[in-house]
Amino acid sequence: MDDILLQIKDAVITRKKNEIEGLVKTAIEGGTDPNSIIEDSLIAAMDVVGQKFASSEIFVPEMLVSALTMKLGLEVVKPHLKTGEGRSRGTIIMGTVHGDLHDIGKNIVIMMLEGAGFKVVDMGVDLTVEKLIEQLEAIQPDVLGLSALLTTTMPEMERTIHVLSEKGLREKVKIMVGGAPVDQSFADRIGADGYGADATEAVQLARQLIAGAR
Ligand code: B12
Repeated sequence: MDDILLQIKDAVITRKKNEIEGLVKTAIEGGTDPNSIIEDSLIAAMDVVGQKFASSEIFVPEMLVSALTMKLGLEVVKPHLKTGEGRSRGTIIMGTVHGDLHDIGKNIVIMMLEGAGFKVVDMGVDLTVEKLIEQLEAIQPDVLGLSALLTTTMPEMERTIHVLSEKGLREKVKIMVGGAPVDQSFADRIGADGYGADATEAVQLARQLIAGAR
């Protein structure tokens, strides 16, 4: 792997938040593929951070600074992902479910969806069903994307789908789910329309769901 990609990965793991923007700029200027910076450096670094947290080598404050470092790096990559497609391919509401504050994965999915020409409304983290219903009625999106990173907040996805069914809103929107602990069988079990393992799959899935609905 390129030396600069390794340096970016290391900067996130070791929380060098003052150096990350310079490193990512150097990589971009040197012609490194922005997607590779995201996949091979930034996301790969968060996997290592997660392992270090799981083995009690680091704790929440350190994990938070790594997350911040990653976000600073992502901001530098973001403008370079745009494909500038004119016509919108459809509207998507994205949010991290109630009780869950992890937003890095959701934000990467949003960046890729926007780059692929979708209009995305970001509902942030800790998204309650009540707040979601308001926005579904106001915006009437083609797709709703839900993210969860904790095993304890995965049931909130199921609850969200259940409440939308009760309110007669379920059939009006396609629902895709994702996040590290989520998989296809969970998505099937809770009645979601699709599951994506990463941002690339999220884009393919959104295209399929919208094409199928029209
Ligand atoms: C960074 C981080 C944090 C940061 C979050 C900062 C932020 N703004 O997001 C902070 C420090 C706040 C945090 C807090 C906590 N965390 Co935390 N965190 C992580 C860590 C290290 C990285 C997560 C991440 O950003 N990954 C990188 C992104 C790019 O990956 P991703 O989110 O999976 O997203 C990709 C795909 O899943 C997919 N995707 C994501 N969403 C969607 C949605 C759709 C629709 C689709 C199609 C696809 C899709 O596409 C994305 C891009 O490829 C993980 C470890 C890990 N490896 O996951 C632990 C981890 C998730 N955290 C964990 C824990 C325990 C916690 C805390 C409970 C710790 C505590 N004791 O307080 C709290 C909970 C706070 C809360 N209520 O949410 C555990 C969860 C264990 C479990 N079984 O549930 C993990 C796994 C760490 C571990 N190994 O133990 N955390």
